[in-house]
Amino acid sequence: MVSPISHLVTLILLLSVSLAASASLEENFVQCLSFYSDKAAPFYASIYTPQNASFNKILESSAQNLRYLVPSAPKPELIFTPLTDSHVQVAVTCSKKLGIHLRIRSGGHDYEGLSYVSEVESPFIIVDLSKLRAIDVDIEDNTAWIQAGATIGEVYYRIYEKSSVHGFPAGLCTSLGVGGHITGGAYGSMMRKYGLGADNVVDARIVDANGQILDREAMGEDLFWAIRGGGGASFGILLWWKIKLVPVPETVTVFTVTRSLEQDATKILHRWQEVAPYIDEDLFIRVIIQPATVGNKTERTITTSYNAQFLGGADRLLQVMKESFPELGLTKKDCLETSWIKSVLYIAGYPNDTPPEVLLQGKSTFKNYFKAKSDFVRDPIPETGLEGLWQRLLEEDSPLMIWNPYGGMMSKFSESDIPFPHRNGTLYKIQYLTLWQDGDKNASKHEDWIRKLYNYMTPYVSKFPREAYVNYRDLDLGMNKKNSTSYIQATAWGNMYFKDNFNRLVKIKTKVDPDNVFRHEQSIPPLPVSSMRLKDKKCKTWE
Ligand SMILES: Cc1cc2nc3c(=O)[nH]c(=O)nc-3n(C[C@H](O)[C@H](O)[C@H](O)COP(=O)(O)OP(=O)(O)OC[C@H]3O[C@@H](n4cnc5c(N)ncnc54)[C@H](O)[C@@H]3O)c2cc1C
Ligand SMILES: *[C@@H]1O[C@H](CO)[C@@H](O)[C@H](O)[C@H]1NC(C)=O
Ligand SMILES: *[C@@H]1O[C@H](CO)[C@@H](O)[C@H](O)[C@H]1NC(C)=O
Ligand SMILES: *[C@@H]1O[C@H](CO)[C@@H](O)[C@H](O)[C@H]1NC(C)=O
Ligand SMILES: *[C@@H]1O[C@H](CO)[C@@H](O)[C@H](O)[C@H]1NC(C)=O
Ligand SMILES: CC(=O)N[C@H]1CO[C@H](CO)[C@@H](O)[C@@H]1O
Repeated sequence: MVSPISHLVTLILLLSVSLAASASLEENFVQCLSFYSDKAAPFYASIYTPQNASFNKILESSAQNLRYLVPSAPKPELIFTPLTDSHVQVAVTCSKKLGIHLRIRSGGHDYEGLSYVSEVESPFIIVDLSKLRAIDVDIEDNTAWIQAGATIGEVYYRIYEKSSVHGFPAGLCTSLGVGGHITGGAYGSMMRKYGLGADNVVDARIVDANGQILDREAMGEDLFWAIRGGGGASFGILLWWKIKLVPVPETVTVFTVTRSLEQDATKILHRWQEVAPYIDEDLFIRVIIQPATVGNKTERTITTSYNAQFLGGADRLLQVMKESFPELGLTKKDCLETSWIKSVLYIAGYPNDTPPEVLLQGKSTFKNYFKAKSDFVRDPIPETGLEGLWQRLLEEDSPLMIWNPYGGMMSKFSESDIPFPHRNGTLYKIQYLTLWQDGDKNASKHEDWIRKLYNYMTPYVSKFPREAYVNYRDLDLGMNKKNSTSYIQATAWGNMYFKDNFNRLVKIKTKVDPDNVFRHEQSIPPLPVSSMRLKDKKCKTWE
């Protein structure tokens, strides 16, 4: 692809002269956009400043975590919603030229709101890709080109529309934006069979720090490696993914079976840890754990819900369960045979009989004030450890844990195939959440609770490093919010999210974005200028 951006020095000079020093950020940005923009694709209707009646609506549209929409959260100077790929290029060129800090949003699910709030740098603007959501499925070729602003649910729907025996192994929550989701890995109910969304990407188009559009060939294998799991908004703006479709059977089976403490929940869950990572790869049984009142009791107990997808019919599933996990007591009555697309809706929590077209709404149903954390488990947690966990859950208003089994295909990739390193030896991942509704009044109470829970779990989870999932962004990890540029601090969370891959990510970042155009509180930092650039210069004089 040829970039429409001219780098003629004279033009740049003309532009800088025309930018009055007193003009507002909006005026400068608009002027710069109109200077560089393809005249055939007008952008004026895509600029929202706080003066626009719909500014708040656009800002809040896809933002998932209400914690970052409270009045005290910093707000952008403007939101730009590009209509074409070249609009994204000019947005990068102009923000760089004008020194305006940029946040990039696709589906808005970032746990710490990093796609729509900047707490470390102001002013900032948001480039929101929600209008770039084309999906082109090619069944013959077994691939699809999907645009960053599309939701993963829209991707599933467009595949289903063309074939009942093709699918894609990515997130369970259907409103995730593919731009942010796949850059961090993207796991879902088919991960044990096919790996992550990022494991199934074959090409991509990004806008780099120079405003150029690069495909896989143009960006090279290092950068193509980095964008498949290295986390959002560090290496460029993802425009398109080319994904590889995977086969799914005509009939899949789903079930949800709940056991409370009174029904041997602790023993069964202890057993699940030993079974779920090794069971048939067609079977994914996650566990959703939360306090609840059961029956006519007034006191809360802990409930564990085994929520599963099986790539096959109920009879074979019952056979697998009888052999490997009889403790759960699954019966034929618990099983629902359905199509793959309906299993997607089931796992996402839609009521039975919801038509698949609901996926085209491209909207989320889950908005809350929340704080979350993640852990990876390599050895089964003893029953006494689980009992201490139940006590702590019962102390909090609306806590929730989701345990996701690993194994199968997840173990067959090496730790360095892509930046996502949580592979062989991982039994399962824990996600901890606490949700609330009353704004920021009691937020610190809930945050303290989850931090204490995380401390409690230390002896039971992965160590050196204690691993964490980058798509469950957590600014508590080794991070000082006031100093986002420190490489020393970054190694703490970097090793947790990426293990040894962090060093390679830093090297690639230093090469492709040495000026750190794409940055946020937890973006991959380039190596300090002093150590790198001098070396570079020396090399050049010798060449
Ligand atoms: C309710 C809920 C359910 C979830 N379920 C799952 C799940 O089943 N599986 C799973 O793996 N994860 C899951 N996640 C986590 C999810 O994968 C991450 O939050 C992911 O980053 C969301 O991507 P997004 O585009 O929706 O979010 P955004 O907030 O738009 O983006 C996330 C990050 O990526 C950057 N980014 C966004 N777009 C681009 C782009 N085009 N190019 C470069 N960088 C970009 C942003 O700046 C930000 O740093 C869930 C999250 C939520 C809130
Ligand atoms: C925002 O407001 C300005 C001035 O009122 C108007 O010119 C512009 O068209 C509005 N933009 C959008 C996207 O509505
Ligand atoms: C509550 O349920 C138990 C067992 O199901 C039953 O024995 C008891 O009578 C019930 N109590 C009330 C008040 O309904
Ligand atoms: C995973 O690790 C185990 C033990 O460490 C080893 O026996 C097994 O072969 C590994 N599996 C793969 C697919 O590498
Ligand atoms: C941030 O960290 C760097 C490197 O540790 C240090 O040089 C710098 O002074 C720090 N800045 C602030 C504002 O603390
Ligand atoms: C649920 C809860 O803890 N609510 C508290 C929130 O904060 C107010 C004021 O501090 C308390 O009165 C509530 O009890």
